[in-house]
Amino acid sequence: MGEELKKTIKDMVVVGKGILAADESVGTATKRLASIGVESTEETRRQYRNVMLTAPEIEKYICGVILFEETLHQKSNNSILFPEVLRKKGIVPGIKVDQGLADFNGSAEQYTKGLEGLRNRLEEYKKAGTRFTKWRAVYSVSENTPSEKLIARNAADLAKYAKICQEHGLVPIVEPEVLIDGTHSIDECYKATEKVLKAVFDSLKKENVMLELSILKPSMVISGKEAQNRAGVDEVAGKTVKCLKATVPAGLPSINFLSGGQTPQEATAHLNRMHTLGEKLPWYISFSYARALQDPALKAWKGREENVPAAQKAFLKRARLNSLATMGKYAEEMEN
Ligand code: 5MM
Repeated sequence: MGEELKKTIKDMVVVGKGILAADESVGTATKRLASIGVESTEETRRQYRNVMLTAPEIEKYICGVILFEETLHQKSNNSILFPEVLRKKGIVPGIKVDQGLADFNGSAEQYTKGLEGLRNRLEEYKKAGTRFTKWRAVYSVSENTPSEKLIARNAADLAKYAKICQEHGLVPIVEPEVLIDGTHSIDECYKATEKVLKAVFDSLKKENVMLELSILKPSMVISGKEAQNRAGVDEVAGKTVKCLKATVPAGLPSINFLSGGQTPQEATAHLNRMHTLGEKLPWYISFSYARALQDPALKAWKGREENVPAAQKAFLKRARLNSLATMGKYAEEMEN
């Protein structure tokens, strides 16, 4: 089991590469497709995934893709199962295994469900060729949130999930997302993120999760989307790295950020700046973006076959710029 996990980490922690999150559940995929006026059906969702997953030379920038269950059993336009499309390109296929959000004790907060029946589902996902998993917990920032209770509950469940996945030879991606929605300041985001990450790593330790065989997918420390005087690139990069250094053990191999509603350019610039701060980073720092990699492609595609080359070009552009950002080699002029 250990060897299998080590090989997966080796294939997923590659300088200059990152992870594409293409694990939108049906509800989220439906919203994304609605934004370009396309009806969401099994077939349109397949066509949409096909744009990204068959983009020429995607493997130059992407080493892992998080899939949604439905996509595991769908085929590319060339009739090849998507996990196989990825495997052939040397990209590791992974799978979202949480089952979304549910009310938390009647409060305004939500916890993530999915532990029930997880072992059985993992057996199936492995048979379908996946080698890693992802579980996302969310926290909002306000005067009373995130609450201690939610922080403890999510930390415990993330650790149980990670442990079970490792027992099945699957590398767990642990995703605690402090949401960007709201008017909170960057310092309030820092406080919430620090508390959340501390609790997550305490729980992972308690469950004896092998940190060296796990990946963290956090949000950046950033001002709320509706905040006044939002922090700039230097402050976001500096405070994010400071917060991670204060909470994330050095034994973890890789931190792959989510984009969380940042614009594609912001997500790239922030990642790039973390690599040019001149600080020694004990882990590899990269991306695991969904929206920040896909949005320009979605807009270019508009659900039309004739737009596929333009959509793939837009997707590859973001993938390439983020790849450069993982090496601190991105510059704003490259956007033009
Ligand atoms: C693709 O979005 C994923 C969540 O989808 P559901 O809400 O439908 O379950 C999400 O887990 C995603 O992997 C990460 O949050 C990263 O996405 P962003 O858009 O924040 O980079």
